[in-house]
Amino acid sequence: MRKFATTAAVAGFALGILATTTTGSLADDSKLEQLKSQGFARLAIANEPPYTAVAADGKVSGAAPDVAREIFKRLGVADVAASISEYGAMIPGLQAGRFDVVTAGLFMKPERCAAVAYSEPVLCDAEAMLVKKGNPKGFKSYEDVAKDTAATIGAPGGGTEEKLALNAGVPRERVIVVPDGQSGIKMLQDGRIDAYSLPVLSINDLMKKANDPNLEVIAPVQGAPVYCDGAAFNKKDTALRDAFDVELAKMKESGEFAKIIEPYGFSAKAALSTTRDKLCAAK
Ligand code: 6CS
Repeated sequence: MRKFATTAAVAGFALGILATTTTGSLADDSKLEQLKSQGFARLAIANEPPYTAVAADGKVSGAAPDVAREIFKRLGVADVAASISEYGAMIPGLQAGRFDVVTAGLFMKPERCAAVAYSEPVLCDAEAMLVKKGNPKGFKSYEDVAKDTAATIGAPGGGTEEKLALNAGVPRERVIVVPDGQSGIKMLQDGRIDAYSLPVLSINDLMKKANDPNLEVIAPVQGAPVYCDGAAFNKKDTALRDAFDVELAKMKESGEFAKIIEPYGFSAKAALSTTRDKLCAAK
């Protein structure tokens, strides 16, 4: 897991450790007070633009961290420090205290809602597949991949697309874990996978950067739901989650939320049209 922090965040982190060592516990045991004195919130991200991105100089951006950074600033937490994690490791890392919050486009689903304390919805998106030009295997859905007994599909480990492919009947050995977007493009170009699946905006971003006329986007994947993420907090930090939600609601109301996420291609209306309770409700 690689960490990306601004100088202030690193200094704050060191002070935070010092405070813990010296006093045995930080000045205030409420999580928000702890983050304020620590000087930053530790984010889990995946580095999957436009949801989350880390530049060569370590600068963290993407719609989810940008929303989180602004909300934490309003809560009195000066900065954020991000660590890149595989989707499947985000919730265990949050529960183990390695992150203060997951801001990575971790889509709300009942099983995840049972494990974390989600904020209200932030980023919504449909699912897509990247295939060879002309879509030679005629994929429109995950079921189509399952029916083609020789076909393989790439997806993030512990991610939604991996789960959708398995649930559609693609055998485990034909669902290939792909660590990141660049690897997914390369594996598709080399014919090591027949399709690579991520949310639509992530696939479109990869397609634009790959600039490869021999690839084609299939979007949306038929039969796959539109998902929304939220910031995911440790279940013991519901007070922090609630404080986050108060600021999120104000920003949704004022239009500042739309100003942050829409340049990345996300729809504020989509997030405003649903709720955590609806997204977490078992189907
Ligand atoms: O929540 C997930 O599992 C999915 N979310 C994103 C933004 N990308 C892929 C991942 O599988």
